[in-house]
Amino acid sequence: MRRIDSAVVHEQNEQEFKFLQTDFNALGEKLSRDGIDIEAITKAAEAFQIAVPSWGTGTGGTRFARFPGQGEPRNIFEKVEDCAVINELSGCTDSISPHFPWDKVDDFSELKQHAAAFGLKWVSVNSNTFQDQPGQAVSYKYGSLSNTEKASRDLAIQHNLDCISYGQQLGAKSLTVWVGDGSNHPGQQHFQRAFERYLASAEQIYKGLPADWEMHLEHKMFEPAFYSTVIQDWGSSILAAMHLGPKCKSLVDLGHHAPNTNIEMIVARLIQFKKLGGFHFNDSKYGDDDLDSGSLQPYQQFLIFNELVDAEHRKEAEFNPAYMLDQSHNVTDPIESLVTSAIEVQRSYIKALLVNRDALYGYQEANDAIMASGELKRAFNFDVAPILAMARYRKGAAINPLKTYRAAKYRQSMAPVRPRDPKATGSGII
Ligand SMILES: [Mn+2]
Repeated sequence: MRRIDSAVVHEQNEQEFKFLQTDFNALGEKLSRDGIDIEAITKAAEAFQIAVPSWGTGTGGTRFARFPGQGEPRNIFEKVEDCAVINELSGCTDSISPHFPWDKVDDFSELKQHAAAFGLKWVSVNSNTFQDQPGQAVSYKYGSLSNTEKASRDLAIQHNLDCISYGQQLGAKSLTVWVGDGSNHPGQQHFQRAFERYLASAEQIYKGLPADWEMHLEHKMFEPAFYSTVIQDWGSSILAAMHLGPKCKSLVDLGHHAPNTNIEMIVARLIQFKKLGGFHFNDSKYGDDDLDSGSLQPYQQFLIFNELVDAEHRKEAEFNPAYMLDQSHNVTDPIESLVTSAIEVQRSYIKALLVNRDALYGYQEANDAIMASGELKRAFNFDVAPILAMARYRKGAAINPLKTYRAAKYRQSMAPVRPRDPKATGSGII
């Protein structure tokens, strides 16, 4: 089943293909001078996949306002439909990361089948203990897994166990836990006791993990707590992950660090100690902006992939990070942002594959800083767009995704069939 008529994709691709083939051949010739086989790199681009967050398909917002667009998905079934559109155009987003309770349904097998009909699968289940749900018996106002009240902690633990159960029904294999727990005033919270309570609660969730599942801990520097946060940084995250056991790893959200933090080095550390669970890709200028991936700091994103490709190259054991986008689209059509962002992440991966690892190691051993840096820049400065476009073409996706999307008039066609529901929970940022 398709959401974008394949005839529209075919018609658009026909207009683009001649020029693509010319550009692809020229790039292939250029890469061959460096001993790089463009066909091997194109195959890697075809294999690359990154998950779309279900909540990203709705227009995001800030604490001040949200400006919804027309034809937005109103429930998880419609979000799946938009995820299908994103995959049909990009060819690199064949999975969805759900969020509970926002995506909870009565019949998970129906939801699983609905996604499977579009060739989509489910990964990385996200729990939500940062807001109270209607009718909730106890509150998360003063925290969830680290709350001073046992009843609140127990509720948060049970919710995470429920998320595992929902994820099992969908075929997912990991649980991502982010908590907003923390404090807004110096002295409000005993740092050690709060972390001890968090660990004790997390142990209960860890015990409930199926044998083939992983638990990923997402850290975030601040917000909603503005003075201290229980899992504030990668240090707290890896300490907790090491405490809990081998199936627990850290998740890196690019927007959750202080400005100028060397995120690629954090990635290298987590790889070294087999604690890199996965990523939430986005971009950031100040705080947790959740801007579109690669829109501001493409070189940083490339340097992160340089570490990931290096680990692949060295055949690092137990290295299988989950890739996912986590963005808030406040002024764009979420489908257009997610397609563009998935391709930007794929672009960083492909550029990192062009680094000559042996040459780089040689420069590093010789302390030849300018040549080492130049090797990375050489790879980064290649325009790999023809490789990405060819990969999409060969998979039946769009050579020019945004042009094809707009030609299909998908959003306009959704406006009358998805009238706005004022009660709908549109989106979230985690
Ligand atoms: Mn995140």
